[in-house]
Amino acid sequence: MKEKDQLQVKLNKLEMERNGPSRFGQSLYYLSTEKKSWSQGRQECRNMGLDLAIVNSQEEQKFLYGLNNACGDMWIGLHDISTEGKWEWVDSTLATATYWMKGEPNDYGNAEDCALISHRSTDPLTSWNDAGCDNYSINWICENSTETRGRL
Ligand SMILES: [Ca+2]
Ligand SMILES: [Ca+2]
Ligand SMILES: [Ca+2]
Repeated sequence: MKEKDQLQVKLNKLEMERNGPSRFGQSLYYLSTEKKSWSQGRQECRNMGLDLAIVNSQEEQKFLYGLNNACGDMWIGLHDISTEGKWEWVDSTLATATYWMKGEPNDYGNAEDCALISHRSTDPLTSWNDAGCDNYSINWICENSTETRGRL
C-alpha cells in the first residue's frame, strides 16, 4: 500500500473510533461517520481488523436499529452475492432469523444483493432492506465480537 493510502486508512480508523465504540453484550460497534457503499464500508471494517455487523438476536437487532440518531440507513454484514436469494452473513453462516421490511428483499432491478437497516420502518424488527452493494452510499456498522477478538 502507498504511504498516502496507509495514512487514509489510519485517518478513517480514527474517525470511526471518534464516533464509538458502542457496547452491547460481548460486542463493540463502530458506526461510521462517513457514507460509503457496502463493499467500501466492509473494507473500512476490515482495515480495522473487524467486519460488518452480524445480527445474532432480536435484542442485537433492536440495539443496532437505535445506533443511528440521524435515522439514516446503515449497512450490516448480510448479502446474497454468491447465490440470489440465499442470504448469508460475512462469516459465511446462513441467515436464519431475519428482519425484513414488508415487501423486502425485492432484489429491485435484479441488482440488490446487500442488506441495510432502514428507519423508513418504525419497527426495528421489520427494518431490513436489500440495496445495491456498490452504488448506494450510507453509513455502516463494524462489529468487534468476541469471535473476532479471538482471531486477532
Ligand atoms: Ca453480532
Ligand atoms: Ca439479491
Ligand atoms: Ca430492496
